[in-house]
Amino acid sequence: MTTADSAKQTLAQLGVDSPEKVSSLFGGMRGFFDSAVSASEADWKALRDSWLGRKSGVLSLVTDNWLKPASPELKRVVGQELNKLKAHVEAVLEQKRLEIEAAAERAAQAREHIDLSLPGVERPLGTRHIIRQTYEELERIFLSIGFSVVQGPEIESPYYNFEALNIPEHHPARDNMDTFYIEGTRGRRLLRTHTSPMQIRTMEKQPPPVRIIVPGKVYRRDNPDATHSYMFHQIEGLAVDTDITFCDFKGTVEYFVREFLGPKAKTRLRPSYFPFTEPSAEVDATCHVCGGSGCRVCKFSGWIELFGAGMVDPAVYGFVKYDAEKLSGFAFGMGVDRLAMMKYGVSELPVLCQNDVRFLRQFP
Ligand code: 2NL
Repeated sequence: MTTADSAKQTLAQLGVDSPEKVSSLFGGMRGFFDSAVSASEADWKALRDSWLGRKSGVLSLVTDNWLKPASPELKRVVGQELNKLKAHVEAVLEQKRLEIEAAAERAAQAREHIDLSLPGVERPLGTRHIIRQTYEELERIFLSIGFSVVQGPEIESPYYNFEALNIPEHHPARDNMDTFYIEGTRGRRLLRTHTSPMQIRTMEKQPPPVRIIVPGKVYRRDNPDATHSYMFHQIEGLAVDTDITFCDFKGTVEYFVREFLGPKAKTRLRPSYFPFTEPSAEVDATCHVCGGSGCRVCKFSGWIELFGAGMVDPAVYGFVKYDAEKLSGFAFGMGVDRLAMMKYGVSELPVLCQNDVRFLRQFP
């Protein structure tokens, strides 16, 4: 008969008739429990039920079969031994439970552990593109003398892009601009060929004085090559007030050139033509490479063409209901790509838009 089965029999059936035999019987049961504990791996609940279960746990059987029917002489010692065994079983099971929980906790910790000493994920910061850097430099210069920045749509109506700028239909100035038309529900639209439309819109909306610069992308009919593209970046400027003279125009241009190219740069105005300015001028600066003595970059002229400008043609004021008799002003338009290429020594326009990191990394 196994030790477990012995709990199903009474003391009389087992032939236990003295306190010594009672102690040794309980000693055997305790040994059986201890070996059951070390043999049971994880099934703590099954172990607990088989020993402490109310209906058929070993201790219930011992109570029913050993204690209750025991003779009066043995009842005391059986009770004492049973209490000792019960205390032992409960203490060991509790200890076992704590061990299992601790092990589970350690396993969970190991699974979820975050090693703070590991190096983090490095996300390299990008840099500002040289077009952006040039824009910021140009904006800094004009903001420092009281201009504000205005931006507007790249899709414009022919009125704002041409008519209001004194460029009627069939005007030869449209030759390299009459392109990229869009048929829309609200009439013909086109990709703006300069940011001037936004200057017209600003003058329509606000009375003088006006001092604004308008940065943005513009689109033209051009055959792409090393220095031409159907899209380029522009920044236009406009100053209108009651007493702006050609001297203000020239002084502003000279200030700008010195800020952009350094204090040694000299400025030259060359007569030119734009439909929206009169007189019009090309602004040249002494060559930034040779300082004016002549080199390959300036084709040995000592001068580099920077941008176009002029006094606003009075005809433009008529379109925005400004009083051409009382007002005057100047305007200019710069190709930012050109200026960036000059400033950073880039010889080909296409690399500016190709996103090649070997190029971009050179301008941190
Ligand atoms: C160039 C030259 C220029 C302007 C743009 C302008 C705007 C208004 C009135 C008068 Cl609303 N003028 N803009 C004036 C002169 C030159 O651009 O070559 N740009 C790339």
